Amino acid sequence: MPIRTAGRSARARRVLVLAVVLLLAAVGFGVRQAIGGEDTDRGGAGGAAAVPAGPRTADRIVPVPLSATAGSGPGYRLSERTVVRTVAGNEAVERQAGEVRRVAEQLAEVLRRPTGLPLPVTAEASAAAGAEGISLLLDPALPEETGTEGYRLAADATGVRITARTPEGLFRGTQTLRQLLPPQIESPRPVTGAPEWTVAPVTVEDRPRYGYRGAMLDVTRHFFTPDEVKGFIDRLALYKLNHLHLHLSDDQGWRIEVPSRPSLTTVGAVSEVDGTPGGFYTAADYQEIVRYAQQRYLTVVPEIDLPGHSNAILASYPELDCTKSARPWPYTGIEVGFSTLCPTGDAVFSFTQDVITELARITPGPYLHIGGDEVKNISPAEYAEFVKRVNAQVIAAGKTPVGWNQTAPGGVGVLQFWDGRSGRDAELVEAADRGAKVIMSPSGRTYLDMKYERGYPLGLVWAGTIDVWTAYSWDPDTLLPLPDGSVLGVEAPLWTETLDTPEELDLMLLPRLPALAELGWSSKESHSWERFKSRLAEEGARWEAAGYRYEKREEVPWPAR
Ligand code: TNX
Repeated sequence: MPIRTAGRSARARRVLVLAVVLLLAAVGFGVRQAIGGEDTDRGGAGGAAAVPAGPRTADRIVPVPLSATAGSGPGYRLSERTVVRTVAGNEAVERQAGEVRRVAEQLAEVLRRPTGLPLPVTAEASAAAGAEGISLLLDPALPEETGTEGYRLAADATGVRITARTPEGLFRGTQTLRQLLPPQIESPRPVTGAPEWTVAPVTVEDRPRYGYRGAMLDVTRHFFTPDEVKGFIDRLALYKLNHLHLHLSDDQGWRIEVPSRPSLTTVGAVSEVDGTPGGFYTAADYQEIVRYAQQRYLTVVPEIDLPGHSNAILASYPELDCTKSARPWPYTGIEVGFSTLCPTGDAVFSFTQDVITELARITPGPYLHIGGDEVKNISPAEYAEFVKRVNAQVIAAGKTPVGWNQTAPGGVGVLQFWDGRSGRDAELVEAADRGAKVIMSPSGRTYLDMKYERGYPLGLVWAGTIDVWTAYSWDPDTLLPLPDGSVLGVEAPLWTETLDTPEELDLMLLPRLPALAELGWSSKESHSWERFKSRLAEEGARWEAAGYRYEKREEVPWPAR
């Protein structure tokens, strides 16, 4: 990745500023937001940028939308009279009326807390032209390319109208609406000395680049409660992510109840890294997480790591350890790659069958992740055979198997790329040439547990350090020579060897998660570090209002306050 000199980037910035000023002068404020152009310039350290007064404009939206056209006039101000209206125009749409109402209620709830406004939700049979307020309108007649997640948002002095083909599209549009309001809208409490809750006049058209945009939370190295996982989901939903991958088993702990295998939780869940008490999700806990995620249009992808990273399984069921790979229990260290389930024999496959059956039963989403990373102690042939059998069990349970990229030789159909060392990138490309799909999680770009820089108090460095520029400045389609159409999307894993509180998760997540979110959602043509970092800078105030911790990296031009 070329890193140009600071002098050149300062010049480039001056030219850009001049061009924007001229453009604005030429066409007034009805200017289409300039979002084109490849730009990998790292730029200088962020200085203080002026925050425009008045209503927030469309260049505050992260991830940047496909298009945003600023209108003229005063915009729409939320008031005592504002209603959130759902409009169900025809029969096909009426079947989804309940779901649209839920999306409307979710929006109203977010907006009521800081504003103290009543914001009642009402249902109407048809869209009255000029009706005041916020309207959510399901319209299956929108162009097909809008897809399930696309939406249109139009704001003027009379109100805000969000239109989509599905309730999911409406939900994504409501996340954009939040970003068009002042940052205090994220406060969970009434805001004193409140700003005017005004949405600038704008028309947004939007849809995602990739269908899979995820983040992974490792709940094994440190356990996180269902409420803490819900907080994590809230952050992902803000940036329009649509998958939550839960890493539910590893050497240090097993975190999901399997009634036919009780020792997994009575033994395997007792501790975590450092020997502090662990924990696990009951089926009801897990289903509650799934439901909460579903209501924010995120699909949960559960992962059971097999046959390696299995020390907690071996502690619970020692008969599955024919290679004598287990460590003493509880295992409180962070070294990996030592443990392996017995790759042959009926006992191990009846174990995997029990676990897969239960996970498939409680998981409505299509995917079941079987891990497969870092397996030593068994031969490549034994490993490939093991993966093939477990892959078949997942398919028989009605789910689509996903594996870390090492599972390519076992025929897994969806591969999560994280590690290209030892020729594994070539193995992955071969599998993709044969039709496998790929989720991109290159460790040097997307691993949110990597330190921002050497000396940072949290995180690891084995894949390098990842600052915001590094997280943003790559292209999922061309990082590897993959056949067209094989990349399903991107995912940012958050491993928790060094992280054990929600505040620590936030410090690693923010501001890097929005970088990944923009790579997953926004068009390739809109990719620009200069523009991204100034939009990102505006998010800081939102996080502060929400009570989220974030790392105030110098490379982002946070506004001076
Ligand atoms: C590698 S990524 C791992 C994890 C560690 C992580 C720490 C992968 C499939 N395996 O077991 O937690 O590095 O960054």
